Amino acid sequence: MPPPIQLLGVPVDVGAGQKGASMGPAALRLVGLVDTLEELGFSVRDLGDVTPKPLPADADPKDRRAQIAGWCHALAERSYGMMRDGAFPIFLGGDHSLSIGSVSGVARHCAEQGRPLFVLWLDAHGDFNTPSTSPSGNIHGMPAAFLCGEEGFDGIVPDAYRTPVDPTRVHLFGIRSLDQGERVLLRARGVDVADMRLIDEYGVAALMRRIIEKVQAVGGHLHVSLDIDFLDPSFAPAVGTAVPGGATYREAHLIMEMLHDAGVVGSLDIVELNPILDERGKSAHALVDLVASLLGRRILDHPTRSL
Ligand code: EXY
Ligand code: MN
Ligand code: MN
Ligand code: MN
Repeated sequence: MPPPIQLLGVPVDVGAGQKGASMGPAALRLVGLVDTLEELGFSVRDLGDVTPKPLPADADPKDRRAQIAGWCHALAERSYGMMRDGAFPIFLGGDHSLSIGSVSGVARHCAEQGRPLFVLWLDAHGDFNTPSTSPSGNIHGMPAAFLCGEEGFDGIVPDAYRTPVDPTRVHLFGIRSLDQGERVLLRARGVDVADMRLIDEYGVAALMRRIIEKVQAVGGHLHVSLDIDFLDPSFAPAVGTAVPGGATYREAHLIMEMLHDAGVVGSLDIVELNPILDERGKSAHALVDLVASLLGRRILDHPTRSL
């Protein structure tokens, strides 16, 4: 019996340089995410949107870091609760800073269960800046660094949710834009980076099989963090940080289909959808189709495993 799916909207865009991703959860719901999942036979509970913790009385209301801390504290608690419910949590963003909260809750639960946590970061960007290396100060360019325990993020989530992920179990995939500071840190920490050149040369199947086998070898939990800018902007233009030369529609679906068949995915972020930049909803529809492939929608019934 597949686990019940719980959806949680995270309408945050203060981590990004451009506003609009805060309407991402509404757009994903509007194009029929719940119906699509129910048609696949899943029980789906839409928990609505998370409410950020209030800012400390002495905080500057314009302090973006304090705002992100309020979102991520609240989200870490909800994420942890969803995992304890035995659900398959899907977090609807919102900019990528939300993964600081969503993965913190998943990581705390996995640590308590003694289950190794792996993260597949589908993104054009490394998101591995720290506050001291970031060229923009935008926190959506930093969540992967936070998750690996890098310095400079004190107070973003309570210590109870600070469970660093082993950097050698973080897989960046689809990378085609890195800052110098990130490049140095990624190499020093041993984070696995599949840039588009590697993907062009070896193909998504071989590279994805290698990641899946690592997770399966230790019975790990794989959290997938899907940044829409992983996809090529030609069919997914609704993002403020578009970079040409992204994954094709079929490469993205093959990744999702292989992940479903492997039965290793336990939680999912869908982030950075900015509906203001979309063209007749095609990006939102593409994301819902990808989630359907991840959860088992097929043209032919291949011998597949359930989640
Ligand atoms: N690396 C650049 C920065 O840190 O500002 C751009 C980051 C874009 C992040 C988007 C969410 O993936
Ligand atoms: Mn708390
Ligand atoms: Mn990202
Ligand atoms: Mn990105």
